[in-house]
Amino acid sequence: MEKRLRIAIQKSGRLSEKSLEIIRSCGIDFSTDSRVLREVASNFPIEFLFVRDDDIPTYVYDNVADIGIVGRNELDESGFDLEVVRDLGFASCRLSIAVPQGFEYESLKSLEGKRIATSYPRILSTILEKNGVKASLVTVAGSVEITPAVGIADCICDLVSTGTTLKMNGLKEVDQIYFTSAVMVSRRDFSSDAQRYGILERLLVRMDTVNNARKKKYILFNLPCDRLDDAAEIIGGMKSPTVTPLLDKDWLSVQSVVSEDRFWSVFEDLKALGAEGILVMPIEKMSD
Ligand code: PRT
Ligand code: ZN
Repeated sequence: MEKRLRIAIQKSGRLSEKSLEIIRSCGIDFSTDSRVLREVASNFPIEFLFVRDDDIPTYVYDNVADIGIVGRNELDESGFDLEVVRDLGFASCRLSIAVPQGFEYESLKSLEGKRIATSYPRILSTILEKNGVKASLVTVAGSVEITPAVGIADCICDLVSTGTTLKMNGLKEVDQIYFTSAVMVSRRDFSSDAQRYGILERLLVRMDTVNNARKKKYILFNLPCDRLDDAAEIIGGMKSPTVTPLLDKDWLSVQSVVSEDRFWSVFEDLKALGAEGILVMPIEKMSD
C-alpha cells in the first residue's frame, strides 16, 4: 500500500484556517468536517490529524505524525528537538513582559525576586537564566493576564499581538523578549523514511512555488524602442525580458516579472520613461 505523509494540524484555533489554506493552495483536495479528527486527501498521498496545537510537537516527535504546523513558541516550550523545515510566517506574535501600573520596570533585572505568571515557563526561564535573573515562575495554562489582579503574580509573560488584551486588563507591555510565527516541523531523522520524505519534498516544492509567485507580479507594457536599455535597468535582475515587436515599428511590447516589494517604484519609473498600457497580473505559480 502506498504510504501517506501524516501531517498534524491544529483542529480549531488561530493556526487552523491558514494551515489548511497552505495545503489547499498546493492543489490538494480534502473535505473538512469539524467533527472528524482524521482526514485523507483525495488527490495527494497526505493524511491529516486534527489536534490541539500543544500536542503537535509531541505527535511529531513520537512518530504519530510525520510533520506538523505549529507556533515556534509551542515547539520551543515543548523542548523537543525537531527540524523546522519551513518558517511559514503567519500567526506571528511576541512573548512580552507586562506589568501592572506602579511596577517600576527598567530591564529584565527588574524581575529579580518577582513572581511572574506565564504559560511558557521553559522559554522564559531560559531567557531569565541567560540574563542572570532569578525569579519565581507561576505556570498557568490560560488567562495569564488576570494573575496580577488576583494577587498570585507580580507581573506576567505572555503572547501579545495587538496589545488590546493587556490594556483591557490594566497591564503595560514593557519588554518584548521572544518572537514567534507558525513553522512546519519534522523529526530530525525523517529523511531516513525515503518514501514519506519524498512526499514531503513534493509538498515543499509546491509550497515554495506558490510562495514564490505570491511575492512577484507579472508586468507587461509598451515602450518606444530606443528606451529598452533604460527599461531593462529599471526592472533590474531581468536576464531575458520577453520583447515582442509591435505593428508600429517604433514601439515594442515588453514582459517581465517584478518582486512585489519593488513593484511601485518600478511602475513609476517605467511610466516616467514613457511606457504605456502597463498591465500588471498576479502570478499563480512560479518555479525558479
Ligand atoms: O485549543 P488549542 O490548544 O489548539 O489552541 P490555543 O488556544 O492553545 O492556541 P491559539 O489558537 O490561541 O494560538 C495558537 C498559536 O497562535 C499560538 O501558539 C501562537 O503561536 C499564535 N498566536 C498569534 C497567538 C496570538 N497571536 C495571540 N494573540 N496565540 C495567542 N494569542 C493570545 C495571547 O495569549 C493573549 O491572550 O491572544 C491574546 C493577546 O492578543 P492581543 O491581540 O490582544 O494582544
Ligand atoms: Zn494550545
